[in-house]
Amino acid sequence: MTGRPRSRRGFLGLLGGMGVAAAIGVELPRLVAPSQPGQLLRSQILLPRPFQVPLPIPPVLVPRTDATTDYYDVTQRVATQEILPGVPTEIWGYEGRFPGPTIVSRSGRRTVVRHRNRLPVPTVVHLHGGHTPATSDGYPTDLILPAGTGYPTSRADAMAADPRAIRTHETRVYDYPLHQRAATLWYHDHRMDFNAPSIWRGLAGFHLVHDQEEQALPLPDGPRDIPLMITDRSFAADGSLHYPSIDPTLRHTPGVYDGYRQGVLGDVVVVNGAPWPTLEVDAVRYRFRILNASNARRYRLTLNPQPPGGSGLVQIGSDGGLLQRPVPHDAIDIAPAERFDVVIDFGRYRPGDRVTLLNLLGSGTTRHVMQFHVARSAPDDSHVPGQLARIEKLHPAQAGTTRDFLFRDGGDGGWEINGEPFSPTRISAAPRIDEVEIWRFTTDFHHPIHLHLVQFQILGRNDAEPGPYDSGWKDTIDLRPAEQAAVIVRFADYKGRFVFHCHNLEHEDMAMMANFEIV
Ligand SMILES: [Cu+2]
Repeated sequence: MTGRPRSRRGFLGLLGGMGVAAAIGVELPRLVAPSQPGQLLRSQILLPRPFQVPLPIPPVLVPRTDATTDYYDVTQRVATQEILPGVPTEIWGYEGRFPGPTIVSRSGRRTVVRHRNRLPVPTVVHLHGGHTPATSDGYPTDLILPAGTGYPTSRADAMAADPRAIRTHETRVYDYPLHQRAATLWYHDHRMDFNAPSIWRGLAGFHLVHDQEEQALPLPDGPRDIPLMITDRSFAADGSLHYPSIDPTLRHTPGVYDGYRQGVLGDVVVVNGAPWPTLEVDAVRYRFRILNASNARRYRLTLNPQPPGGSGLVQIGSDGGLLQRPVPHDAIDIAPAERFDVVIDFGRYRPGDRVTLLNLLGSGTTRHVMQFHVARSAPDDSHVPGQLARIEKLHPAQAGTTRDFLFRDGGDGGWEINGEPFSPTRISAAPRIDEVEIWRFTTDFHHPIHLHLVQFQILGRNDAEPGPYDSGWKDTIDLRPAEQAAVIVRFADYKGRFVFHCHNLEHEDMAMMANFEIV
């Protein structure tokens, strides 16, 4: 990702050189936003001290297999889980767990997941980061309706009127070809208008893809390859998950109370379903697949103390899999839906050390994420090679089309893309199959922008080079207030209608989503 010619600046100059503030039509002072996009919702229950609970590792689902395919069955249901020690909390979970069980696939081997909806509302499953045909991508109106006839006609139902929607009753089979690189994917709910509260209640899990290129590397693996799903949550006095839904049944009226429309921030950091957990580690290298599955919260992760010499977080992968070369960081900014694959070498610490994963963007209870206890020295035959993977670099000259998208507050409680709230029937872009395009995004506020189906490369930000966290293939780009960025992307393999949207889940539910149709 080096040696990019300066002539690329021409591609980034936006809207004829107007400033961002003029482009988005708001006064500059309004653009001075805090680093946290949202409103803190305080828990009403006494919170535990951090670092009292061991880190849970979500179980890996076992498939039925044949020569070409792995088959899974997942039931979505209400369950009770002890998230805070000694406090039962009702969750909505895949297999009744939060996070859901991990699915592990091999690149190019078909994976078929049959989801059964035993929840009281419709659901949709999206494999985030998956290169998936439209019929299995989890379009927001392709509902799995719950059992029974009692599901009401509602405002949300009317809003979702979509002649192309494919609704099923109680079950749906999602078919994933997985012709894609090894990467850390995740699956989560994607129902139009009610995504944020459904994921808050627990509908999220990991789906890992492995391939030969990755497996040939001497990276930490097995029990030293650990997924970390970082979320923030709040708890009501009775131990239930606290969320400011206008309609807590999640059946009729979407949205949150006024003060929370910028995003809901919890005061408990929950990793793999446990509050501020602790993990006992050997003094060796570990690989952590870090996912920010929070609704709105951004984190700046760092180790405290840093190992001698610093750069304790060695990034080896991003949303779309391994980087070309490792990138060492003192701290990593991670926005909702982003993944950072990092190696931490606890051999740089001494046995007995306690190392905290801090969130420098947090304060009070959200300052801490989790803690590692370096228990003992141990043999370690892993290492991080200087060359990790081959990445085909896309060049602006390959792009036939450039499109501009403005993500901004639409007033009236909604969020907009290019002045429009989400409608299933409006197609905002129609890329031709297998063609390369440049998409330029401009924002008024923090918006982590996610494209379904594809992985892209970031060409630059604000007429300058990409940022320190922009390496490799990405499916989600963290844009800050009054920022502009350009990404380059190939719309390969599958025709059909897909969405792109802000992954601040409150913004997404309040219509910051649009369609592209590959033709
Ligand atoms: Cu947003």
